[in-house]
Amino acid sequence: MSRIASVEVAPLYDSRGRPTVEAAVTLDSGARGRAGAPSGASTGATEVRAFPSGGVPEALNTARALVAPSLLGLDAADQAAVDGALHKVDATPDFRRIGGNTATAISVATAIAFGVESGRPLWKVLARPGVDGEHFPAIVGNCMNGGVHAIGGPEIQEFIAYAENPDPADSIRAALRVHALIGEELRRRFPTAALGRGDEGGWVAPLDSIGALEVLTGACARARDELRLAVDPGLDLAASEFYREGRYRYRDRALDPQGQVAFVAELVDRYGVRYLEDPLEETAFDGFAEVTRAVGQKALVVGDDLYTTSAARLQTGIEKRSTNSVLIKVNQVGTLTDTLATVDLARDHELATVTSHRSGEVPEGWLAHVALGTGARGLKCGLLGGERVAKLNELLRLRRATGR
Ligand code: 2PG
Ligand code: MG
Repeated sequence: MSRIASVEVAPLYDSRGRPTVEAAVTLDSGARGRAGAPSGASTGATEVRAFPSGGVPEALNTARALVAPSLLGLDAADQAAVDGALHKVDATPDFRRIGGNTATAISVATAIAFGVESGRPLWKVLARPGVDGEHFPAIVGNCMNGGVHAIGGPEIQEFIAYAENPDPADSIRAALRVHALIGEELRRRFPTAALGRGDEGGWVAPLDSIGALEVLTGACARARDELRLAVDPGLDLAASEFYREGRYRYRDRALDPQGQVAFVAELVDRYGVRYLEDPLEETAFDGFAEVTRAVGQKALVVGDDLYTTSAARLQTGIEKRSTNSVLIKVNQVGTLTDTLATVDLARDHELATVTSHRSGEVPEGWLAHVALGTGARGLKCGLLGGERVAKLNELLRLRRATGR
């Protein structure tokens, strides 16, 4: 038995310089796992609470006084028991007592520690039936930022290079090339403007949503020609963030839900968008189904704020045929067990999963293991900034370790 000997939760800063937590879990054998938890900005209404009302200081006190003692002696091989104990000590539906980030950090650190003890990398500890490390995820790389991840950018939150090639090294190369080509194009278009980058390392430019999509599409076409690799435009609209009083509010237009469905379907057709996340606000299960009916053959239609990695919400989406894909973020539900339940439900219904970072990240690579172990169709982890590159580099290490 891989008994838990100690659990320490400590403060950490995320890539926005905001406080978060990490956990270190040590087993009787001395095997140790450590993991930090990220934080979102465009959070879904049905996510668990990242921290208790008193923030990180209260999370640390609660972890010391309540959480750690309740886990000592548990078997790290039994992830469900450890995660069940986290729910039990929290005793709320949304981790508001102990904080979802404390739960996430402990849950992941436990799996890493068990992997260390049993001589396996995290991805193998998490591997779903039939997943053998052969199939690597596409790279879903954020190239231009808007919405709540940028100051002064377009309403659409993320303009993405979606690179799906058999070799993940090729996908990384292609996505990074798109990012670089966008930089060149922006320098050409705005030679005297002070351009910056947003929270996820994508460019921020004085463009509206269509203008930014045009720049992205042009860069994808050039990268494709130059490298002879697959890379296509993608979008995360994070549409809840600009939906107010029944309208999707762009700077030059306000669309009702029907208008928004038609608008995004046109974007997919006109620009060859292959990845389409949160095109509608987070309660629009039926509207998502309309989008999926219209463009689901051509694009991955991905629910993020719609599902918040909750199996119950995904079940609704499956019944309504809302999407053909689900975004997976561990700290939206707080534990690996809850995350894997959602992954398994998606896999049972042949929905693609996309493993995702948060906009406020920690410079760690465990997310790449979650993607590989769950057989994810994509790894959404950004492209620039140490906290994003950490995931790409870990994917390259996994590629080498699995003999590619
Ligand atoms: C999203 C994410 C990550 P946040 O909307 O998909 O890109 O943003 O972490 O702010 O929720
Ligand atoms: Mg999103």
